[in-house]
Amino acid sequence: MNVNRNISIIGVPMDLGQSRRGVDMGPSAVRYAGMKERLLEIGYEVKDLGDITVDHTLDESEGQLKNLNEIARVSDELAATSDGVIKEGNFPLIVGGDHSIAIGSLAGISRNYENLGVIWYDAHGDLNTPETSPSGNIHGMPLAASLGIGHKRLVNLYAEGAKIKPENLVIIGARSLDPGEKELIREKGIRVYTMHEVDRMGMPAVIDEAIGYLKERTDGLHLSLDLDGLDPSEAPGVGTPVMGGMTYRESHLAMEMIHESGMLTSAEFVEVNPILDDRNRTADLAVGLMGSLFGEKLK
Ligand code: NNH
Ligand code: MN
Ligand code: MN
Ligand code: MN
Repeated sequence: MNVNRNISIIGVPMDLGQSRRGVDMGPSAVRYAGMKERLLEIGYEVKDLGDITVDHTLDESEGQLKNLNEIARVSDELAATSDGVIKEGNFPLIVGGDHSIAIGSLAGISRNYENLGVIWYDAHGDLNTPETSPSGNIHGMPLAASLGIGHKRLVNLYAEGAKIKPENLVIIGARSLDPGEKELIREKGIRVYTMHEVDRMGMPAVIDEAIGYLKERTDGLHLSLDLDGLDPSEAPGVGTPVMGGMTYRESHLAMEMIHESGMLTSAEFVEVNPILDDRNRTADLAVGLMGSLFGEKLK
């Protein structure tokens, strides 16, 4: 049901946004798990644009932000690349790397929409600022930066100011929110389905409601899927696992329903860390979820 049959894959081997080494091997692990073949099999035209270069030898910090300079440089390149993919008429599928890369993907993608909708599938809110961050890790800040809140280097990346609007955002699966993030959620009225709502309403109702809500107000839909949104028993290869996450079945259903909406215009899969994984299981899971997201038929 996706209108766009042409997918361009962009790998971003970034590990500077968090503190567990190995997530820079995420794009390799996901390619090894058969991402391209899977999408070809469904019937898409697929171009793999390869990886954006990340210099892991740099370790610079500016105050509370770890590795700000290299993350900003890579994000800017990713923004230009994903913007270019859309302008060519293709669907950007971005594979990380840690979640700090979303600053770049959203900066580039949002240029092409008046009101880009975002589904943030994650155990975390990623709504920290340098002031509220408990860690100084930029992978905990991409949503705040995209909303125009945080360090000016990140906020003004690729284009001045906010890239998305708080009312066009839906967070699903949150179960580890820092105090400053909770405050921001209240202040901005951000729609969050925590694990409490997922458990109470069930995934079908959560996705139906989220899609209905976004359909009224947005003209594009980006899915940003952090593998730690899933339960660590099913997605062990992540740097910051949090118990009580979404299951394999709930997540596949969510992907199938997002596909059925026909609204999806870009996607990213992040935080696969093969060093922490169990025989590439989390990368396999990511590729399986892509299958559902892109309309693989069960029968
Ligand atoms: N909230 C914590 C921080 O800002 C952890 C963020 N970790 C993530 N986010 N994996 O998705 O440091
Ligand atoms: Mn590294
Ligand atoms: Mn995240
Ligand atoms: Mn997370």
